[in-house]
Amino acid sequence: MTVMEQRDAHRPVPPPAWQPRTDPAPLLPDALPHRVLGTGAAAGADPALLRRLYAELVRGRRYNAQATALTKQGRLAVYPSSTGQEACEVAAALVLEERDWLFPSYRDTLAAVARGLDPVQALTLLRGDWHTGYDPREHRVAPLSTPLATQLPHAVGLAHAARLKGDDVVALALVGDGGTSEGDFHEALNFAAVWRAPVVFLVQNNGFAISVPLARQTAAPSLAHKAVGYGMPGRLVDGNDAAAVHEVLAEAVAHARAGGGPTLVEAVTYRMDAHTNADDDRRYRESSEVEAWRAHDPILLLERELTARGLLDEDGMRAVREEAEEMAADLRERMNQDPELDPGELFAHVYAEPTPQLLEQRAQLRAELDAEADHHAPEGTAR
Ligand SMILES: Cc1ncc(C[n+]2csc(CCOP(=O)(O)OP(=O)(O)O)c2C)c(N)n1
Ligand SMILES: [Mg+2]
Repeated sequence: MTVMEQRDAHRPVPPPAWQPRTDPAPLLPDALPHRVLGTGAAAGADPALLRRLYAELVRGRRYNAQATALTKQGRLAVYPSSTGQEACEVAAALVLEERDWLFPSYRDTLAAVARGLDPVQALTLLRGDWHTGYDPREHRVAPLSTPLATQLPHAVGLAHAARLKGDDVVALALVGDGGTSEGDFHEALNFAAVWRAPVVFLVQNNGFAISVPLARQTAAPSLAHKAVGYGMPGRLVDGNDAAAVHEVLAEAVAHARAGGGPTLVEAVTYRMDAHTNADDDRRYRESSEVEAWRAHDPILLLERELTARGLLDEDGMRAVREEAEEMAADLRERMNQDPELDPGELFAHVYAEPTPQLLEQRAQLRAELDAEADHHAPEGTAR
C-alpha cells in the first residue's frame, strides 16, 4: 500500500461506521521476553552463528574491562561500560549488512567495534579528542550519541531518504530505557511508522537511567508496548540471550527491508557496572540485585548451550580468551600513545568560510600556544 492510500484509509468516517484503523493485536509484544538459549528452539540455531556470537561476547567483555582500566590510568576521560549487555551490542552489529547503518548511543562502543570500527577510534571521543574520532561513512556507524535519543530521528531520516532514493538500506538505532522518555523518541517512532521507514529501534532496557529505575521512568506495561501507540510491531526479547536478540532483530531487519516498516524491540538486560566510572551505583541499588543477574550472564548462557551441544570445549574457550587478550593488549598499547592534536582544528570545520570572529580567535589561540611553547623551550634553543 502506498503512503497516500494509507492516508485515505485513515480518513475519519461518521461514528456508526467507525472501525479500528489498525488491528492492535498483531502489534502487541509477547507477555514474556522471547528466549532461545536453554529452550528447545536452540536446536534450530546456526552453530557457526552461535560460535561467532560467543567469540564477540568474550571480546566485548574484555574490551569493556580494558576501557574501564584506561579511565583509572587517566587515558580515558570517561567510559560507559556495557558489561552485561554484550548480547544486545553484538547481535545489533552482526545482524546488519555492510550497506546498512548503525546509530549508536554513548554506551554502544561494542556494537561499533563488532561492526568493524577500530577499537581505538571508537574511544577517541571519550578521551577528549576532537569530534567523533572516526569517519561515520567508513563502516556506516553514525557518531556515538551523547544527547539522549537524538540518534533516533537521524536514523529515521536516513532510512526514509534511502527508501525515497530506492537504496536497499536499513537503519538500526540503539537507545536506552531512559531515552524512551525523550521527545525525540516519540517524534522518531511516529515519523517512522507513518512513512514506513526501514528502521529498527532497539531499546536496551538495562533497568536504569543512571540512578533512576525503570519504575520511575514509565508506567507502560512494557517499553515494547509503546510500539502499538505508533502503529508498529513491538517485540520483547531476553536481552542476555544472544541467539534470541539476533533472531528477533533479524526478523525486524528483514521486515523493514521488505517494505514492512519499523519495529520497536525491547531487550530486557541489566547494566552490571555503574553508569560510568564516575558513578557510585551502591547509592541506588543493592549488590544482591547485581549478583542475582550474574546467574543470567550472557556469556554464561551461550557457553552452557555451546558446551552442552559439543560445539565448544576447553581448548576452544582458551583460544577465544587468548584472542580477546591480544585485542586488549593492542588497545592498551595504542591508547598509551599520546595523540598528536592540532588545537587549530577546533576552528576548521565550523563554517565553510570562517567568520572574522573565528579568525581572530584562531590567531589569539595560536599566539598563546606559541608564547607557551617559547616559555617551555630550554634556554638558548631555537624553535
Ligand atoms: C538530552 C539529554 N538529557 C540528559 C542527559 C544526561 N544523561 C546522560 S546518560 C542519562 C541516562 C540515560 O539512561 P538510559 O537511556 O537508560 O541509557 P543507559 O545509560 O542506561 O544506557 C542521562 C539522563 C543527556 N545525555 N542527554
Ligand atoms: Mg538504561
